[in-house]
Amino acid sequence: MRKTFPKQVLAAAIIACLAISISAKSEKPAGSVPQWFKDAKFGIFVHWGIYAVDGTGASWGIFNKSIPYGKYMSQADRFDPKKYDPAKWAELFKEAGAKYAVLTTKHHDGMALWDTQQLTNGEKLSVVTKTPIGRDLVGPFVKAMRDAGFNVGLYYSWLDWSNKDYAAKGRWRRGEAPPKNTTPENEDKWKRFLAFIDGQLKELCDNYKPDLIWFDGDWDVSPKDWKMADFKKKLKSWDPGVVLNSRMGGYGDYDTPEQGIPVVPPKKYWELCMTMNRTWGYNKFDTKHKSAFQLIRILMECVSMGGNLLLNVGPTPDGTIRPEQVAILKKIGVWTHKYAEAIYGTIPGPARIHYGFPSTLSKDRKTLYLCVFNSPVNQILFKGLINKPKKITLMATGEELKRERVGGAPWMHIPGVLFITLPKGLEVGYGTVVKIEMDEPIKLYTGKPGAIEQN
Ligand code: FHN
Repeated sequence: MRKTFPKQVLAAAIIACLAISISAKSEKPAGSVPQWFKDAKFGIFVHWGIYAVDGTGASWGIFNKSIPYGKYMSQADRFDPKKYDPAKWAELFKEAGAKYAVLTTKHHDGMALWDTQQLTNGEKLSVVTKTPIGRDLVGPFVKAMRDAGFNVGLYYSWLDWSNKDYAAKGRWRRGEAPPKNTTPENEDKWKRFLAFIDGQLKELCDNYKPDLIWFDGDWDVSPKDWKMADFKKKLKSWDPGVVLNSRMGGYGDYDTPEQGIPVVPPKKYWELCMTMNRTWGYNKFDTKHKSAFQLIRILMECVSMGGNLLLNVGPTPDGTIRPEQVAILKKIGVWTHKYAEAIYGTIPGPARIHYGFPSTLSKDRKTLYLCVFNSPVNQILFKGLINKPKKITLMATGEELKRERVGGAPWMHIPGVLFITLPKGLEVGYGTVVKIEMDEPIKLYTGKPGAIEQN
């Protein structure tokens, strides 16, 4: 005879199973980013350190042995950025339309830009103790950015090619797959190194309360050996609201593709980091800057696919931003301020099967912003818009645009193709935006209309 269970026992069992599945999920590194980060869309990355002095590039010369370690570190003797004025940086970043900024507080070379009390090989390795500037550079950056209304991110490199306790340096050759489970060579040294990191992260969090920590350099060692799960718990206990990027062996809150727009957007929220020229740190010989048009297009590609752009500047040895980068940021700013409504606080537009260029939607999904980057252009088309738009305008001027819907079979709910005519001979410059206002949230048709009679 089939054993029957009282309803209460069954219900309790179901709840218990649900609880187990939820808790199991929560043990996996969950990614969650605050609304400010999703609304911000555009940040500025600042790679600045002793490596600006001779333009050696940030840290890698040490690893690739293209420059003797001593010669690389000797740049510290001449790092004296007398013109460092982060309020001026903030003004420029604001003019560019950025909403947050991230500063390298310690790159792979191990040189801290703040007055760390942690010891590297028995001494404090920072711009305070080792360079003529002799003072904390992080604090003024954080204050200036906050005063300008920015959210602040601090970049921190897990790996440290100065610290003799860092076990894995040199293990991974560029182009080879990083060792998956690199077990540090010496347990005591590794424990000491993890305590060093813990101390530096605590200093950064206590002293500056960053909104975001931008980790880097996790690739040599497994998340287990890095104790990433513990670091994540600790960082979130120090500040539950802090955002952590993905470079914590997958324990972070969002993904960080680099130097290339992801063809398929990552599942987690994401942020593309990209240099303006080809180098992260200042290199006067690297004059190959992307154009403002290219960077605006890249920004809108990211935003339209549900990501942010973190665009890098490499300040000069004297603490200023090089003129080419100033000019590009200003040009970007003209565009981002003009089309702010189509950028900040939006959600991704419809998939490219509907419209061939980047598009975004207002959060209530009643306003659609179609970017137009090709010129000259007569008409643009949108496939599968079920709504009958209330108003279609050229955002820059407010001019109503002629629309024409062709094909389709309304009686079969097949909407056909919407053609929108742009002003004759319109030159879109860095891009223009067509705004489509609807009475209701957008509705899209994704069918494949067969012979109408068959439908
Ligand atoms: O090695 C670093 C590099 O110097 C730079 O800091 C970039 C920024 O994302 N991160 C590493 C390379 O992925």
